[in-house]
Amino acid sequence: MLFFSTFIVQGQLLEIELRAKAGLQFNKVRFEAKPGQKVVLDLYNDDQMAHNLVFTKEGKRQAVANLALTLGEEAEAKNWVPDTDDVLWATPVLKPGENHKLKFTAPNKSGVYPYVCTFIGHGFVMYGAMYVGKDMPEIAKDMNVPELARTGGVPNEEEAIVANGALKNFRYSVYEGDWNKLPDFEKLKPVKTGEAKSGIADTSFSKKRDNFGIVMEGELEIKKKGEYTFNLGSDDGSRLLINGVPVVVNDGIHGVVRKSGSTNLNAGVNLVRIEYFEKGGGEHLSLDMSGPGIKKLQLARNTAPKNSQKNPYPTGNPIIPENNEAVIYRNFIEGASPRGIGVGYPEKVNLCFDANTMQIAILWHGTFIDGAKHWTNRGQGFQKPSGHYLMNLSRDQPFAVLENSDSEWPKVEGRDTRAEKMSFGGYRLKQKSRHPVFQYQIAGLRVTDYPEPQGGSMPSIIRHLEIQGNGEVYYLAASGKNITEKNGFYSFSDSMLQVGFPDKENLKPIIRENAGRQELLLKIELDGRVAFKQHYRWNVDYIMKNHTHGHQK
Ligand SMILES: [Cu+2]
Repeated sequence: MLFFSTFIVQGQLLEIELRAKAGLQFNKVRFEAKPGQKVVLDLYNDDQMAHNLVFTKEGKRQAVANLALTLGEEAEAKNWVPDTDDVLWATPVLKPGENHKLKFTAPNKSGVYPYVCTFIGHGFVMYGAMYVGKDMPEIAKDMNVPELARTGGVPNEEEAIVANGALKNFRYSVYEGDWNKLPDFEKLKPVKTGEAKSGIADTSFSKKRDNFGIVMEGELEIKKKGEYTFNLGSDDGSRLLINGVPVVVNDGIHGVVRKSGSTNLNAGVNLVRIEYFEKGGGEHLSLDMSGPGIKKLQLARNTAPKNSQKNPYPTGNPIIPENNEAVIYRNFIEGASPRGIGVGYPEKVNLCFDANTMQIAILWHGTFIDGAKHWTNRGQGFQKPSGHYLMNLSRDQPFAVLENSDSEWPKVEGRDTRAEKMSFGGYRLKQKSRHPVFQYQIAGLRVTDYPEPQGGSMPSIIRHLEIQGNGEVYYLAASGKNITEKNGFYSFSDSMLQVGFPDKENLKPIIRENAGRQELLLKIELDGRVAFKQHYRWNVDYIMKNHTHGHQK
């Protein structure tokens, strides 16, 4: 199959725009390059959390991503890039709203070269592939892209490839003026003219971001006679002319509107002219074409700084742990009772403690929470956790006195159900870290419950429990389907959760079948005071197998 290769002379620059999106995704999961071709990859971070991009040798994506997990405290300083020959090129870690140009020369050896975000455990799901001198398979069969892209679960922009040099003798003129539709540019005097080696139309030719117009012209070499289709998107108006004849007219003042048109072209050089104007507000220009031998070729883009970049957090009011302190969010959180207490830790792990049942109800990685509802719509609706690798745990009360070891665990029927015989005593904040330590009474016990974040490449939580009382009491560590144990960690077939008990000398976990699920219990004989720990971590095997991003709903 022929793609746009007809347009690229070997050695010519290939410019690729790649964007990191929310939900651990790149907007393009694959692209093509020629062996030995010079590449400029422009990585933009449109997400609310940090990302990087690392190219690896063939077949080394997982090895490199796994190695990044072992960086420990060096991770930040090394931009999450492990020291290994398997890494070809890498960007720094980009904060929200940042961008970085990565320049490299594609390998001379044909092959599939993976790229992956190695930041804080993203490598399991956030990746793609550069095809060098090799045709891409059908995306549904491409094992080099994430499962979600294969199944069409995420919008795939891979075909919108920027092929530099598509338009030859490319030149532009910039105009200034306040118009409501495209002016007759021939009657106006440009404020600036120039040539662009990039061969691609770009709104950034104008220094002004409002009240300007651009005319861009270039020569498009067509190899095969036939019908070609052009998709022109713009905010505000635009018009495409081929050999002086309008093919797409998308005029007027509007947000992003896409229109398409087709025309028959003869083999040889055809003159492409794009007229564009922007009055105020957002700006956008995109143009791609397809036809005989061309699957999709991008002819325009906008690399001008967007207004939204003043605020890199476009979704609202994200609450961010700062100064190495935990932050607490006490509004309604989706997945917990109205008495959920959200805690965001600087280690990029977050939890929601449910003060109705005294249980850790939700755990997630990355961005903590968006306070938009809190600020704009107080008390209305539940705020979703913002990050990824989200786990909704069972909200059952953690401690109970059971008649015998077969007795059913006290049920939590609904959101508002409270644990039996419990009273919440609030929380105190540790000095410096401001980590909350929860205190409550339950089943005749006095409990101090301290979740401690564990930093690193795959952050986790260690829950320190200290209980006072007398008699026999059970602790429900977790529940789910098919609990299995390996190296002291318990996994579930239906969840990313993995739990362990760091000081397990005196703890003998019981796995029991009850009420249609498996429960992981500890039986505790109390005579005064007992302390133990539970480790909550993410099951990497589960994440890889299920390619889950943790946004289940
Ligand atoms: Cu990432």
